[in-house]
Amino acid sequence: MKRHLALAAVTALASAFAATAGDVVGTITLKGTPPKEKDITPLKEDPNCGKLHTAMPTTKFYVVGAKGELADVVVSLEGISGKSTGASAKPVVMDQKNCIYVPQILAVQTGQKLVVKNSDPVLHNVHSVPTVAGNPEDNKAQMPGGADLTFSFPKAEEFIKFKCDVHPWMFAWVSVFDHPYFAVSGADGTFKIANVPPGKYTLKANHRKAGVVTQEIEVKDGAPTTVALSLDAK
Ligand SMILES: [Cu+2]
Repeated sequence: MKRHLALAAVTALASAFAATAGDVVGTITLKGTPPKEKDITPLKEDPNCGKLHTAMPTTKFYVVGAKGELADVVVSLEGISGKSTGASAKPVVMDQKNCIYVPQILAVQTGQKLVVKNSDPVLHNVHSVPTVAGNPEDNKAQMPGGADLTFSFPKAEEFIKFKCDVHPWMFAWVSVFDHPYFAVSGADGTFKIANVPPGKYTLKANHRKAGVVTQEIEVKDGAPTTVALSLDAK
């Protein structure tokens, strides 16, 4: 009897202290008509890269579904810092395929590895151009079939530019957070930020072309929080 009481007390204490994290899930919609994507003529005309494309490749500034579902939006919680799980987090992978970065919009934690692959029969170089002090500019050549490259950044910074100095049309943008509470919206416009501790937060959605929108949210104990955000085409 005594033992059962003790167990009950321990269980009550544990639930009082360990509030259950909840997921923040949502959908992002683009309002309005985005500008027409541009042909990447230099890629099509390049002697090595051009033959990897049957059709004219275009920019992918706005990746939008039939109902306005907007991909490539970096969604994050604001006002959280020092929570990065760093190098122990699973690496994020970016590939170079047909002389284009895939994906073109990525997000990592501070210290987390960004692994860059080269799936092309073409030499690339991968040149990171951060603007926040402490984040290293790096420039590494990568042969066809060459070993993967690894990048990581110690400071939070949104949309670090990655470029290839061999192919001036190649760009990717990597956002760095010093916490794990972020996501990039998929082709269906949805995102999920997992295991958020209960509390009130500002949710920020940042798109390279459409800009920023924020929303106040509250994550309740163990329950998913559902958000619908929209950005205006610019
Ligand atoms: Cu290249």
